[in-house]
Amino acid sequence: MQRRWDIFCTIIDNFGDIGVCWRLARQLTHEHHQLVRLWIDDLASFSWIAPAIDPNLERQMVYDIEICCWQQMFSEVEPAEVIIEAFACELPECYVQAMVQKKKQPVWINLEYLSAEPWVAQYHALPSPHPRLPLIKTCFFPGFVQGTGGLLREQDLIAQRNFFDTAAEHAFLQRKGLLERKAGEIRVSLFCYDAVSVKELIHIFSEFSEPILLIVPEGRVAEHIVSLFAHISLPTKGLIKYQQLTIQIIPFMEQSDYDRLLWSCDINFVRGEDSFVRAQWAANPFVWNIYPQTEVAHWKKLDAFLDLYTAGMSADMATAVREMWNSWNGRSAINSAIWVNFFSFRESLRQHNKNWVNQLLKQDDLASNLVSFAENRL
Ligand code: TRH
Repeated sequence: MQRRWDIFCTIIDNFGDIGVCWRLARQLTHEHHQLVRLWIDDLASFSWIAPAIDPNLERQMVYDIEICCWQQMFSEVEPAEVIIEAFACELPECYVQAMVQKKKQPVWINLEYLSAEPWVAQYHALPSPHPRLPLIKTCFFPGFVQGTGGLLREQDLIAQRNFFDTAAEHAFLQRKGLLERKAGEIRVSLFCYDAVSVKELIHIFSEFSEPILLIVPEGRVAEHIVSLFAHISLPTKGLIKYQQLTIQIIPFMEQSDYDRLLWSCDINFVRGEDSFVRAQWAANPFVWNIYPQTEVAHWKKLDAFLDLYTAGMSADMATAVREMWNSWNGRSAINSAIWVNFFSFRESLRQHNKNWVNQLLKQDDLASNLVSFAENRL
């Protein structure tokens, strides 16, 4: 049944929050035919991943989704039937009061951050009554196993990925101005936080036995890389050549093109939440830079995912993955031997990732789970 949905999202930093909300809004609209209004407090950041957005408009329709600028002074609106508060952002008080006034109580969901920790399945979809008002909020936890809310996955994603053959890749590289594939060259995409050992990785890559093309989206890490080569005059803007390594700095891409980038690279360095999930669907070997939290709380999350993901790998392969990921996340120093060992499992990792994707495909996707959950309660 067609329902009205309000999704509220604040951009704390980076692109993960809006990345998830935008993907969800599109799936609800185009696959589940829901009426979606997306409230977002920072349209300028949003437009990085969705260039169709005009950051100057208070309201606009983009791909049949109503995008509203969420301002400090929130004018009164009729609440939707399903309300998603993304990542515990706080709803405007007047909106919550309007929810109370509704004849039928709306479905109120707090969409949580993704985690592979075992407790997630226990806490997923538990109702929590509002302390003062006659409203119930449910915490919805995305996850990798049965009993969680699942992962964002468009219905045609795997088919699209499978159709991405050499000709499609060639067309994509040309359209985006990316360097063509050269025989024997390893293509690596790099999306990470600026706290990681980028300088060391560049050094390791430059001395590696095989030539590497490192593709880096613009941002703080790209700026840092350019500063490392400040003493060299670059013949072409955005292109750095250093021994065995070529680095290409590229503009930020629209989300679906970023997927194509992940499909076209032999190894993907990804971060946070959404690019991390997309790298899994891409099925090429990947290295995750987890979002850093205070008191290294994120290491527990990293271990929880590694436990799930490496189950079924040979002991040697699991060690290679753990060493690479742990050192990339600052738990030990990264060195050439760690990279070489990780790289040596490239083919078996690709096979493992296909099995991993098949395992994930047994779960329903997050948008479908949200729709069924809401429908059952309305
Ligand atoms: O930007 P992030 O670091 O976001 C993070 C995490 O979500 C983290 O959990 C959260 O707490 C923090 O934000 C506030 O990384 P993430 O999650 O991968 O989001 C990046 C989004 O940007 C994702 O939707 C993919 C998209 N993207 C593009 O659309 N084009 C690009 O060129 C690139 C590099 C990314």
